[in-house]
Amino acid sequence: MTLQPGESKGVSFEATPHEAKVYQVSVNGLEGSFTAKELALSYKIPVKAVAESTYSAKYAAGKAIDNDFGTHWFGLAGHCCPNWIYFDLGSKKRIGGVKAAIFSSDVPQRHNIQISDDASSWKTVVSGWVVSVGNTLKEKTFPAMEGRYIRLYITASNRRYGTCTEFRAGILG
Ligand SMILES: [Ca+2]
Repeated sequence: MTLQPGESKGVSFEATPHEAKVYQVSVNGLEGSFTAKELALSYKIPVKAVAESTYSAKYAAGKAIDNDFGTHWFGLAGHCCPNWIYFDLGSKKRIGGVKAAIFSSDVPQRHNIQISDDASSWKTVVSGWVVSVGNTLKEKTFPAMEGRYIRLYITASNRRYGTCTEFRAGILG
């Protein structure tokens, strides 16, 4: 498109990335070509974790954010599934992914990933994410969404309770 001095026009286009990631689009000069650049996520340990239930004090929710792969959150036996654990980022962020490590005895474990502003009303951004390899951080990205809280809503697990060994939130900006 060619613009006259002082003229402006809106431009719309569609892009179909192979994966759901976040791109920043910039226009190169006045000819209208554009560049789409993938925005990198910065993975952070949340400030607080809250779970639906706890197997015992040794397996408290906070064990999922203590940066120790030898400690775990386990839910109460029989409380899966569903079972859940949510994480507080301390303030509202743009969230575009998660990394979670699940205890090796509990994979495969299947999750919905949900985001909230108030830890009460949740919006599902990913359904049916399966972690099938244990004890290592596995990543899942999705179109970025603002929220303060992020929840792993566990819909299937290898044992009778949900578990999480370590969790990271992928933040934009
Ligand atoms: Ca841990």
